[in-house]
Amino acid sequence: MTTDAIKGFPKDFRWGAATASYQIEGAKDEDGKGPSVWDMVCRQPGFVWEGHTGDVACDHYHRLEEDIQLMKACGLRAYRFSLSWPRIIPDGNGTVNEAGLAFYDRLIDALLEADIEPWITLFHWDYPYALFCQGGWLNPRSPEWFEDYTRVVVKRYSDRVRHWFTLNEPQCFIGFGHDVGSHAPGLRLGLSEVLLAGHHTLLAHGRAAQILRAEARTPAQIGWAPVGCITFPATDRPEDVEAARKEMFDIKASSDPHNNVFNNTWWGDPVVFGRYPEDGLRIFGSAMPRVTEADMQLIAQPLDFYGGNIYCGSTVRAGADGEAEHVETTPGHPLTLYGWKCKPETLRWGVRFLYERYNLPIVVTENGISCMDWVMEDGAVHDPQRIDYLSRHLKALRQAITEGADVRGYFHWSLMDNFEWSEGYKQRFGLVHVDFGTLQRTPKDSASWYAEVCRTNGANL
Ligand code: GCO
Repeated sequence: MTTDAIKGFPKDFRWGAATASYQIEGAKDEDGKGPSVWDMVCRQPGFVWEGHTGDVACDHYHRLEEDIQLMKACGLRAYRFSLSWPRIIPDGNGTVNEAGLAFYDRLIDALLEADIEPWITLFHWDYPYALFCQGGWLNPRSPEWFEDYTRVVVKRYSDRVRHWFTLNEPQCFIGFGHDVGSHAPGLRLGLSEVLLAGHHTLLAHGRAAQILRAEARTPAQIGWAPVGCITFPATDRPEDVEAARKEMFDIKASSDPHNNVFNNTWWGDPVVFGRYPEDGLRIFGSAMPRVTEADMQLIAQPLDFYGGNIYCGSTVRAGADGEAEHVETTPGHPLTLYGWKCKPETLRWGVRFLYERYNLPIVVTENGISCMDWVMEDGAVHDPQRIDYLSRHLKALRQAITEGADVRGYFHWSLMDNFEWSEGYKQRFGLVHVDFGTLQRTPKDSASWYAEVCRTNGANL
């Protein structure tokens, strides 16, 4: 595709930032909230770095009005947040907790008052502990439990909320949580059980999408937020582009018996096409659960956009036979605090390849960088790496748009530093610095820089 005239971002492009309930709220057992599987693993010695927990996190539960002001300082037009299922239904199924519902009422009303559009993620990993004790995602009733939970929140919030994500990163909460064991609930299951739990989450996605479509009180815009496992071409040569595209969407047998489902198509193809990818079916063979045509029809509910949590990717070129060859990066290549390589092309090609495969508008549901941020002697938090990372990645995103990708929004990860799962509070992704001792918030330099991006719709890039 030619890139003669760099187009800007679409006029109604949604500039936002994202968080997740367990990572920022705290109030782990306040006002009737039930425990989640992340509360469980935080009690397991050695599971989280330095024994950190989400018991308090950013204490957002008690500071939402202050945090809305921070969102305004960051220039947000939209805010992506998740609901804590066990805060709303403490046992995960059955009795609803009015105080939990009321918290999100206050948050949504304050967002609308601040002219910030609420985008809700139904599930971002804080699975109800009580349901985990009944088998969790392995239980064949788990899709029904998720449907019941969705029905409660759609009834309560869909008069004011129009944008919904069903699941955040099944590759992580099934892959890391039930296969690798590094995320909650910390299981290292056999492949059959991993695929069964994965199938139930896809059924849960389908049921939630049906409820949203049928029962939302304002027309719902429905999507989901898988992680983007990105490979991109070393050059724009067609053969490199095709090799990278193929590599990004192939499923290959894993040498690690506990790392089988961290890919794009095992999840994206059922949701969009209503079928599991043939290469995965061949590899997984007899480990597959019993799947019916009715299952696949339920999973493939019509969506309005396809989300992508896109951070880093790997570079590929076409070998002599056209097959992908991974290109090693030079020693000393720029790395984030997490050790992720900074490669802006990831966003250009990741968005393009996902758009060209699934033919749905794309929303970048997460992108950002973990830096070694701290409050400096002058009282400010200078984060030039984050500004540079953002500038490069947003230009790459703009190029994808110029090359024809239909991109509707960008949610920066994250609004504020928060609980980074098994890494605890070591990784800082926020536009706003949080002192986890005092809970004082300090907008970083990137906050005002990003506010200008939001205000000018990217014209300042
Ligand atoms: C993810 C999760 C976020 C993480 C963020 C940084 O993509 O892993 O959605 O909760 O905190 O991506 O790793």
